[in-house]
Amino acid sequence: MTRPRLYSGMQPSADSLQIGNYIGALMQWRELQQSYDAYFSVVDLHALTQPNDPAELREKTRRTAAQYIAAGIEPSKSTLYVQSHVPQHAELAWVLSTITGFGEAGRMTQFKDKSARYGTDATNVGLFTYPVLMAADILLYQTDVVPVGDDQKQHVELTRDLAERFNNRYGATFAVPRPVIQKDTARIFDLQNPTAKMSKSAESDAGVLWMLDDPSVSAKKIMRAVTDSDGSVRFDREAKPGVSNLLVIYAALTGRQIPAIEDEYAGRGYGDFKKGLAEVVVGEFGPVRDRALALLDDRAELDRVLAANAAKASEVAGATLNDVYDRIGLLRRV
Ligand code: ATP
Ligand code: LTN
Repeated sequence: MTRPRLYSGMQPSADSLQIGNYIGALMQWRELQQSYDAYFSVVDLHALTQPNDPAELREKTRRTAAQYIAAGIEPSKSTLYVQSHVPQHAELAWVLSTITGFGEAGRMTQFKDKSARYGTDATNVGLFTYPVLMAADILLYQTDVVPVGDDQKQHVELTRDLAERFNNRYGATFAVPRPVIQKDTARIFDLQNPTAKMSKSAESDAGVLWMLDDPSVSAKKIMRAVTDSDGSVRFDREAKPGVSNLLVIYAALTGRQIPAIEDEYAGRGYGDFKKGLAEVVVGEFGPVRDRALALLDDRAELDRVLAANAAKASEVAGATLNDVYDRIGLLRRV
């Protein structure tokens, strides 16, 4: 029996992923790859919507791929590749842009937020068409499910609308994908500002736990994490966002329930709790970091793995794009 298909990706927007990416995305991807025919890309074309130094972008792309593998995405089981290695993404994005309404794209909240923040003159057209490229990523592979964070749900809804619109106009061409929204309990906040999401592009580094941080640095950041003056290790998102966030990280990495962790630390101070969490974090990410660095030590081999996976992805993407070109009436080159 063929397994249903799954697609997801992340932007190579930093040298290291942060543990929110790990807990909110990679841990779930790792699990889902067992039961789905999974495609995971490093979306370097999407990353071009932000200013980048060329050499750094190349490095971040390799590093992101290495961290997928180090976190347990198996390139022999899943198709793990770099978006720009498969030219059909940009090609289908162009076609889809011609069936996307200007107003429709303008209603995407991520674009609205960014253009409001930076002003329309400082906002490039790529940011505006970003969701169309994301739709192309998903639709090229006849994807059934797309695991994403809540912030990307609207983009997957747009993808569904575009797939249905195309299918209605030209006949059944695309599978209509369904978003699988990551659990709210997997949402990780900044250690210094525990009401803001932990993010690769955070302004300050002190509240971000990087997957590739030296273990002693991660431990220090945890010991300095913002808490409160109440003193009890108890989950209460409203009143105790800092402690609650640390509890969520603890529970996610150990697979334990939050009440059991609260019980273990009842009557003990935040210092003990943070020490316990630092051990958990170092225990989890020490080996992940070692694996990622080992993969990055042999770039030729990593590049070969990515090339082989891109070739596999290209076959599927090429078949979909040829079908699309035929249906919309582009003359085939003989
Ligand atoms: P950027 O700052 O470049 O936007 P980011 O770190 O916020 O990056 P994305 O690249 O937007 O992360 O997201 C990649 C994946 O990681 C998505 O599936 C997203 O839902 C998940 N993710 C990102 N940050 C967190 C977080 N703090 N908690 C849980 N999941 C997260
Ligand atoms: N926009 C997404 C990254 C992304 C993606 C995709 C996710 C690009 N293409 C296709 C799922 C499917 C983000 O910023 N997290």
